[in-house]
Amino acid sequence: MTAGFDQALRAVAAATEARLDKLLPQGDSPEARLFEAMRYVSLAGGKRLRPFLCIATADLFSVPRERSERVGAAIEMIHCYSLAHDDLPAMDDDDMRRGRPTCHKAYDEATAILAGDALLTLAFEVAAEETTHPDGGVRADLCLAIAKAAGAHGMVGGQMMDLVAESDPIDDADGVTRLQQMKTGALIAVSCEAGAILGRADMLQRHALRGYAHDLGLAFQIADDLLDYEGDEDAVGKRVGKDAEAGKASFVKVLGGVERAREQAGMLVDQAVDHLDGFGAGADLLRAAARFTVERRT
Ligand code: GRG
Repeated sequence: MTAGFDQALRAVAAATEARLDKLLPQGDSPEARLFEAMRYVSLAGGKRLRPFLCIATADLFSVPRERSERVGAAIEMIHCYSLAHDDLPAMDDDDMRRGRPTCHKAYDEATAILAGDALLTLAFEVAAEETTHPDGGVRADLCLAIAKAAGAHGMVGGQMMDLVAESDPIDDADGVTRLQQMKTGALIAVSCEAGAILGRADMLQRHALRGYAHDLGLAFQIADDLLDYEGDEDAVGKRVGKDAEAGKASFVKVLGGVERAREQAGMLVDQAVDHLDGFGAGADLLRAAARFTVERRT
């Protein structure tokens, strides 16, 4: 990882943390337990890769940081809700996330469900507010793109496919690719797309950025599967080896082993970077982000 990228990612993580802290509710009213759980799920942890992609893409078009940080934070809320719900006993049943007890362990299941629900709705509230962009058309485009990525044809649909695959395994690369594109890739892709929407990118630019985000999302998921196979539990911050143990369809399995999976991830990163050719040196951080997705240890 380049020092410049490392520093930029840290800066975005700090800005996202501050932005989330401002946007998330707090207080001592009867529903305070919900506020606390929302903050528990969203603050103190995470690489903040999705906000980074949103902000770095918006920077290509000189979008004011206040706007891209708000949208980055909104997408991160959706990501955090998905992790809290994924950790529930009805889904992955995990005790640890980001190096500490999962939300339902720290609170209880009902609170974890409600915290996720409230984070999802708050994300759209933030995207729809005028501070996010003065043009209502841009805000509507943002909400539409994010809703599509997070919903039944995106992340939630992918999660359903993953659950169905537990009893009806997917054992081919096309099937796993489709599942992962929906479950993980869609939210990563919309992070870039949102930056492009905020920047009123033209169709060609949007197409190139979509290609970049698509390849990066797949490379990210292959790297995630590799971490499940060979990652260090303390560094990853959750139990590793669980998916492999459960016989879950993974890229490592369908691509024919660790080496092949690593090669495929590297190829996707090269492809992702190629999509950025038209953006010159201004896109160097996005190029570094693509490499980071496969080199990361967490
Ligand atoms: C419950 C609706 C619903 C969806 C869950 C995204 C997801 C769908 C489940 C998470 C399971 C999982 C570990 C997927 C692999 C890819 C992934 C999202 C990893 C975690 O994202 P990172 O590495 O996490 O960006 P941090 O903690 O850095 O934010």
